[in-house]
Amino acid sequence: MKTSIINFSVFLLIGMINFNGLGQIDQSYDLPELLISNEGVNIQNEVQWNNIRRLEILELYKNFVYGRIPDNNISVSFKLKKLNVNALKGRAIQKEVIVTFTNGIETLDMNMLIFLPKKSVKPVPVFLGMNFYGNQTIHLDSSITITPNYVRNSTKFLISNNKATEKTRGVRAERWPVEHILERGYGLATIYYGDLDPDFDDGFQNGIHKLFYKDGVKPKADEMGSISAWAYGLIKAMDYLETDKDIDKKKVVVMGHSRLGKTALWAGALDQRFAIAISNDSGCGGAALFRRNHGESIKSINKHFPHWFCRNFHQFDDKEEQLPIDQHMLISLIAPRPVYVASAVEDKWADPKGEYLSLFYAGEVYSLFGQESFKSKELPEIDRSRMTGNMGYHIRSGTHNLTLFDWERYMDFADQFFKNH
Ligand code: GTR
Repeated sequence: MKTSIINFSVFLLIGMINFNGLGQIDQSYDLPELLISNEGVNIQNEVQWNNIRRLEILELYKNFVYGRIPDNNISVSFKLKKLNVNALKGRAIQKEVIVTFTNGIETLDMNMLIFLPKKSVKPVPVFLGMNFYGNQTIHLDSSITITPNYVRNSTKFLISNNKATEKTRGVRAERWPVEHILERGYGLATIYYGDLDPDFDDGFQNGIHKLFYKDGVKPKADEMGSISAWAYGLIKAMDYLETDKDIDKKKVVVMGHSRLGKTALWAGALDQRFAIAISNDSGCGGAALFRRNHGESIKSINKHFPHWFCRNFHQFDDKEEQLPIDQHMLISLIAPRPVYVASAVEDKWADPKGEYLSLFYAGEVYSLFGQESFKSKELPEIDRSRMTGNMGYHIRSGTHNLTLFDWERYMDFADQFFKNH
């Protein structure tokens, strides 16, 4: 597919260099074909999509990008560790559920914190998202268990020696407007991503990796990096949510910010039980098209975060044009389910236009399902969301962050699909 956007020389002649609204010059690039199978079959309907092309694209992502979750004998169990039916001044039901993974020899615990609106009488829809510094950071509530696991040091959040302390309670509350979410009739389930896999490069040995690989065996080049490991955690969290009678298992929204936005999209692609997938400022390796080459590149992301993707992905450093996929294909794996992508004006590193265009080009697949999709390649007005069919997008003013404005738009979007919740 040729996506010649604008003739560069014309714009040089007339002296305009700011034409895409973000101070960037768009070059042309070829995207891999969404609707032609490996065998050259033209994919024309949803049956062919589901039985042929979707599976091929999923394989490409497993082989070359995020890495496959290996076949394993890991068993998973759930335990309700805390229950408070009168939490947050009577507004919430609060739970902590320990999800325990074991390979028979070693175990790993992931702690899921859940808030549900107290006033709801029926099972509620839930937003499920991972957090960066521990569940205790998302709210000041003193009963939330402080993660015992490795956390990244942060002077801003008073974390040193990779340990979270009492001082970290509520330091990230700004990103998690819990009371507001409850007020709008939604529940929130969150997990500290480091419970699954600490976010540093150790050759895929720690976190959940150690349960998959015994005796120092290394993952194969197409096996999971950290993003797949975190996505695996979200999928196992979904296994639990399905069993919880207070939760409407058909209305679980997987969402995340930045690297955890990449993770949310990948989890939404892998597991069709997620009703909606939301990416907040996910950028390179998330919603942004690799081939636009704006902001973060494959070489740069692999250099700074060698553990996020599978080892095969490193062969595409400086070779975006050779990748067998681009990120409109990641969005297409979520089709026909609703998907929302958000950007921020000052977050150029994440390439807002590229984040939007992935949705735009995935529209072809939504059409196969009879869904409407975005008609324009142009970004919507700043701070206005565009919602068409099962797609949503906004570009917010400000920086790389997850704000109340973003949350409001996500809930407006979800409201459309979860009527009368
Ligand atoms: C940046 C990285 C981005 C994004 C971000 C984050 O350093 O370059 O890809 O994931 O971190 O997760 O905060």
